[in-house]
Amino acid sequence: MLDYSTVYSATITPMMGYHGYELSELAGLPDDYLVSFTGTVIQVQSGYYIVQDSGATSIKVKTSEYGEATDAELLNKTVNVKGHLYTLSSERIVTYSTMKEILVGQGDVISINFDVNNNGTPPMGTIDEAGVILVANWNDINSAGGGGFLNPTQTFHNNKGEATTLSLSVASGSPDSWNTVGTPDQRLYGDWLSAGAGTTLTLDNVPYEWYDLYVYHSHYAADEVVDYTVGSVTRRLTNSVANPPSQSPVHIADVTYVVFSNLNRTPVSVVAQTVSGFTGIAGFQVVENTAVPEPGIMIACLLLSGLLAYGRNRK
Ligand SMILES: [Ca+2]
Ligand SMILES: [Ca+2]
Repeated sequence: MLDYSTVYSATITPMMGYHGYELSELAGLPDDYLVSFTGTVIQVQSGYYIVQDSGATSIKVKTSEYGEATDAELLNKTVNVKGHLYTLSSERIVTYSTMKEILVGQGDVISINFDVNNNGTPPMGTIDEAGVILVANWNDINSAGGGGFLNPTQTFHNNKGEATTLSLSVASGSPDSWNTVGTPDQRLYGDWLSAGAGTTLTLDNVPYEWYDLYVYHSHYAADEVVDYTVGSVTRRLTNSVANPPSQSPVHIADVTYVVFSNLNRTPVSVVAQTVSGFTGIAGFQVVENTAVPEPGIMIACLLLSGLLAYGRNRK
């Protein structure tokens, strides 16, 4: 087992920083360079990843996680890697790395947090970053004033602090709280809209042609099951945890949140229906998706279907 700490004490000082390279350039660089590059995870193995670029050049990447632990969810994801270039047993590798998923096509984000006024859970400040899509400039919907949780009258801002057209109404529900004082992510789950057997969120004037919608769940009991439905698509939130702010990681797909991808409708109704337990909505994020689908392809499909219909009608 290589003792990385010895290597670092000899070669890396705080004066050095990560420099960006193409993955294909790494083979020509000296050992001990601190490199930053982008690629796709094509293999997740015990102790390392294989990351590849579009030209099929690949490299082995070991992480700085304890035991060089790897995360299977990164398979096929586009990632940015920051790490230490090294040659181990004649093999060029990147060690002691951090790996961050790059969301292709992510545009602006509108993040909304249900916040109970004057209780133990502080509201989000404009610089607090939270959410699966980790951004600042969250909007707090206050439980008192401004229309409350159900009919908020405020202007919602995006992650850049710009005003948006988005509006929201909620069919039913009341304020509830863990009274959490902690990280912004913990505070997101700290206060919630408690909606018993379920409720409907209606978002109107969504300012994005295509978007993804994240809905965050918080409530007291474990193993709650809530079906969230948009149009014909239902996402089941299940095995919920009893105290989401205490979880690490706090964001767990289909446990502490559900996501709908590639929506393009406005207004959009998000119907929450409790299967067992309670519906508790801590907040949500509307994430502009600029990657799908290709407008040109959409238009081509519409034209083609029109021509086919025309051709059929002429017969
Ligand atoms: Ca609060
Ligand atoms: Ca909240």
